[in-house]
Amino acid sequence: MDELEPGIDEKLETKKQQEVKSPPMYKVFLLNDDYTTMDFVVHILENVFRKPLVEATQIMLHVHNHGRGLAGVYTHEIAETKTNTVHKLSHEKGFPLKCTMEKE
Ligand code: TYC
Repeated sequence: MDELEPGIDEKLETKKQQEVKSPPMYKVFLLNDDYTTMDFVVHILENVFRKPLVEATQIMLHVHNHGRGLAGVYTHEIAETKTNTVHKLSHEKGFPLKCTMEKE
């Protein structure tokens, strides 16, 4: 057999490695603005990003003081859904709160 051609075992090994490869992950950041209330940002972090109150408050204050902060890390579809949910809920309340997605 041609030594450069992978045999059945090598092909299976390659396939196994592909099967366990994890999907690309995306960071979702909340952005600061001058109009969204602190209470609403904490509400978003608790209800959309499932953060406990103390952590939600810490993240909100980090965003307020530094301009942006990490809300969570998700697969593309989940990150996109959470981003859309934040923009929809904010718009409904008349707030300009925005978030961004960034590939890890
Ligand atoms: N800067 C806002 C204020 O002073 C609070 C705020 C925090 C807004 C985090 C957005 O992502 C944000 N009311």
